[in-house]
Amino acid sequence: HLKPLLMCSQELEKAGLLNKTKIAEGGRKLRKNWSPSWVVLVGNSLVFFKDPKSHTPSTWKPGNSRPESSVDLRGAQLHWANELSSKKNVFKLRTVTGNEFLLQSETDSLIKEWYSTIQNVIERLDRE
Ligand code: I3S
Repeated sequence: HLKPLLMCSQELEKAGLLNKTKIAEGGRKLRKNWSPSWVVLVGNSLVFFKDPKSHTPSTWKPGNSRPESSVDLRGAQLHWANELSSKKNVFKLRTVTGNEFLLQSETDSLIKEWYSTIQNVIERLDRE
């Protein structure tokens, strides 16, 4: 029976290492604190894990580690935000609850992939 397999492959859309900082919580501005984060896009959520060294793509499994935090993408907004940082390849994700994150990668192709994958999920949820 293939159904569980298909469901899994639809849900885990993307995983990888990005630099992350939270810049607002409930609309209130926070001090930047960049750190590498293992980012996983599963279903309607972006999930962040600490200690990326222990979560390489080949060994990561949902369930074997505890997320640091997660973001509901329903109603979220995504914008390129290079003006908000001296780093290159920065985008800002804002949740309906007013939490704001900057995500960044030194690799152009990688950050573009993340941007369009997250944007696709947001647009899919907007149409629901
Ligand atoms: O936007 P800002 O305030 O210039 O962001 C920089 C600071 O948060 C800095 O921390 P301290 O002010 O606590 O030293 C960070 O180390 C920098 O990385 C931040 O700037 P970038 O341009 O890297 O986002």
